[in-house]
Amino acid sequence: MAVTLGIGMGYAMADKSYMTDKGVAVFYPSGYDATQHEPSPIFVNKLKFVGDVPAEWNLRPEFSISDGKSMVRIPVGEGVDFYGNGEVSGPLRRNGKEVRFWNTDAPKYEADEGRRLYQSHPWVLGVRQDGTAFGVIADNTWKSSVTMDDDIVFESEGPAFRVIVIEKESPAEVLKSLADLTGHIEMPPLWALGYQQCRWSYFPDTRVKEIADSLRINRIPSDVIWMDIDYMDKFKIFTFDKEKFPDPKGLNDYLHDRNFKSVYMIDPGVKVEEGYWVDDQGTDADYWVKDASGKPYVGEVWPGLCHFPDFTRPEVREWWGTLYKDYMATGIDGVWNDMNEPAIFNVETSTMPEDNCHLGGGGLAPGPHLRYHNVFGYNMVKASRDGILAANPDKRPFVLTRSNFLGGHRYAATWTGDNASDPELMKMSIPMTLNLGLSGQPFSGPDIGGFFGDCTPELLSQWTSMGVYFPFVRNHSAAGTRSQEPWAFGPETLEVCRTAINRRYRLLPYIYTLFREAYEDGMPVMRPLFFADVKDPSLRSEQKAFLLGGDLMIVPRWAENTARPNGEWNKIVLEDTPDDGVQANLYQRPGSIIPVAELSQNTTEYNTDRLTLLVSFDPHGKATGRIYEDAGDGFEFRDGQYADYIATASTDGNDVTVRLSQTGGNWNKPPRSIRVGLVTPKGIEYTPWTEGEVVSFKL
Ligand code: MIG
Repeated sequence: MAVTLGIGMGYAMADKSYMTDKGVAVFYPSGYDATQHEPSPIFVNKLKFVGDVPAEWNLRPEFSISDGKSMVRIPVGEGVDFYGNGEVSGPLRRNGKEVRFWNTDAPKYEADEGRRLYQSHPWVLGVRQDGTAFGVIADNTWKSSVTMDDDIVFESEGPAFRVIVIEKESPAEVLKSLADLTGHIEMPPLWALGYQQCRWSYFPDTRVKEIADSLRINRIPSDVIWMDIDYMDKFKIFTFDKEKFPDPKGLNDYLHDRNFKSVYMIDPGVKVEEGYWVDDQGTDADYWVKDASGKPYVGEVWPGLCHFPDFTRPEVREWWGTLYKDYMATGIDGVWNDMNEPAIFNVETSTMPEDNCHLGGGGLAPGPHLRYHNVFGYNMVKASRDGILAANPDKRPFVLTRSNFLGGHRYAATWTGDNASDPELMKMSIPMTLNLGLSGQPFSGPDIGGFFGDCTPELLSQWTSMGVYFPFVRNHSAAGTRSQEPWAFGPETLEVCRTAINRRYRLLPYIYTLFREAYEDGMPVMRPLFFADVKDPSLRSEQKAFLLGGDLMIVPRWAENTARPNGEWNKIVLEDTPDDGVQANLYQRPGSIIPVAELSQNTTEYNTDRLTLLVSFDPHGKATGRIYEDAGDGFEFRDGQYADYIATASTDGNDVTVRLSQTGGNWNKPPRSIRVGLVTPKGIEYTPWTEGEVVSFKL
């Protein structure tokens, strides 16, 4: 069957299709050439045949070639709300939008009016009015784009590609299926969930120490200090500036002694310089991306002229991984991969020529940059993660990346690149992070306070007051802008930021459990409000208020008249974190129990020896919650070294019983003190502390 829309626009149904999982169908165009697309970077396993697509299957892609472009159209009908699309600027709901898949260094998200950013996720989530949902993956790395209206239309500059359609009862089910197909995140180290302080221009090492000391003196709970490019010797990766950072091990020891971790930047560009061992090794082994004539491509970045590793090649990834061994041995805890679109200076396109050559290998065919551009960052962070893990096999790797591709959440967390100290970009960071979560990447967040431009006290206060509820929490700013640490604007701003960050640390038992959920079934950590009730149409476009997990609604103070889910969501204000009129308002879902720790100054000190259970009853007098705990680093949790609890609360007349029962893991936590915080419309009423796992009291 072929549908003709107009001259040269003939669409044809799939040449071949089959079910590859429950509710997951794959459709192939005629003339499909697997060597142009497989092995796919998106999927953890080869897509296997599990049955035929049933006759009643609804969403059927139609394929065509038009003007040399490969097109796919998926008629979805009216009344669908679109989400996902990966890292995108603009609103949460994607109807009527176009996204270009061509990873781009996009300062302030202005390139192509925000239609292309640092990452590409050829992925659309559709939610129907009745709450049922579907997902569409274009298994295609070539330069392409998507638009969403009554049809979803993909258009690619590469050869015809296959399309995967997921059909489920709810968006959450679609995301679980996406995680099964594209992989689950690894458990991050607990420290990576703490507050992180960064700035482009923390140098020399004495300045870094000063920042660390200021965080402690000002009693700002914090876990990580970041080293931007300033630590390198002439921006040569894997080196340290001899004057500004003469003793990296000493600096890292200093930070560790104060319970900080350190994260250092590594870019992909390798300075062209004879005698610089990284460049020598890569040149000797012929590891660089080639230009169209077959010579190593040279492009300008921070160090000047640079070579670029051809990360499509397994042996290059392997080599890249080995570079991390001595580097990590200086006590570096995590790695920040920047500029990996790859960004190139002084060229109009801001990246490599499309006819540059990548060699592939390991089953992957050689191909032009047009094919491999979008997975340059993806392949880089894959290699980084493997190398860091090999260097420190007993630690959970932490990699932060700017560029990535659908499926790359397996290797790195992300941040949303170069925003600005502008209230509009603060507001936009909510839908951006939500859509990343709806695209398989649960671990992300913006530069809090904004990257370009001078921040103001009001903006930093507001941004920190909502930013602490994002999965990734880092204050970062560009060189040459006004200082933007919490104390940089005087005591009032400091106080507001401290209160917000205190809340983050008190909520860690809950947040860590959410990461466990992401690891288990791909659920985003930060979720759009419509997840509270997918059948409620009034929630579908809400992008100021959001959910942290399933049980906590966050309403930033600057956000007025946000949509609200039905039911009695009561406001909670935790102790040590007074309501100062700037903090985001937190509301707890009726029927939930949220675990809260005592305040700690960092995740090394953090513990749950005294655990508060915030109980918010549903109309039937019931509530449940979950607490997942493990060592917070290492891999022993895989062998059962963890404790998973269900918390239940029930009422019998005026008698309330709240119980913590271990449901999984063979970690035996020593007895602890618990208490209940009963959440009511008037506030939280606390019981006295008791030893053990049961709290009983009278209403
Ligand atoms: O060309 O390393 O997005 O976070 O501070 C700018 C300096 C390079 C871009 C990153 C930003 C980082 C900056 N980098």
